[in-house]
Amino acid sequence: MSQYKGLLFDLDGVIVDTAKYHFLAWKALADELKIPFNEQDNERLKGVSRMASFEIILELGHRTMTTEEKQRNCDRKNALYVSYIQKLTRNDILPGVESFLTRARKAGYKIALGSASKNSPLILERLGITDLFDAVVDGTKVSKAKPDPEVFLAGAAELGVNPAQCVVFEDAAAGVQAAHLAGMKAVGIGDPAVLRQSDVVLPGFGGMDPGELLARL
Ligand code: B16
Ligand code: MG
Repeated sequence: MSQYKGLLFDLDGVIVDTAKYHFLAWKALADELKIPFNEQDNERLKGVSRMASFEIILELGHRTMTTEEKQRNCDRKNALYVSYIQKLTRNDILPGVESFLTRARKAGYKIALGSASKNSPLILERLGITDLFDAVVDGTKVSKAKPDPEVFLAGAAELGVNPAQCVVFEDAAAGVQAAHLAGMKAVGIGDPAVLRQSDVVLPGFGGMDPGELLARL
């Protein structure tokens, strides 16, 4: 086994592509509020908490709201989003992820989820992969959003692994930054232009062996 002992996975964009459902739900709300919002704007919401996402949308529309109004709108967006993710199944797990997680577990690595999403437990359950995680740190357990390292430090603590022996898998630039601020290595999953600060960038997990990948860090 390598010098690394703990693997921390972001959820949206790494394990499952829920960004499209977040977009559809935010888009429905933005349309109702007559705020222009497109897929490019949606990029700014990746890895960002629900309330902070809505604040970005309000900023796009040059609008302000009271805390209560903001909360009500976030609740409406979430109800719509939850209705979409109820339909997730094992088939929605991104290619290669399940075999990578299974191989990593067999090889003795500890595995945690480190996500901003308060819906993480529901999503893992719908995908049928809850049992592959030794710890789940989600948006209900942390208060500071990525790039703050809180979510990954909490994940390492729950795993009982030193942060320097952890590797983070992330699709968002803010998540890569959070990993580095936690003193961890970061594997970027997705676009090398967005993830240029990562220690390694992969287009996805397809056929990747955990040991071989960690040897490249
Ligand atoms: P929820 P991650 C993040 O998940 C998403 O990327 C981001 O778009 C979303 O706003 C955030 O979760 C909060 O999600 O509304 O379900 O609590 O990428 O950190 O796994
Ligand atoms: Mg993500």
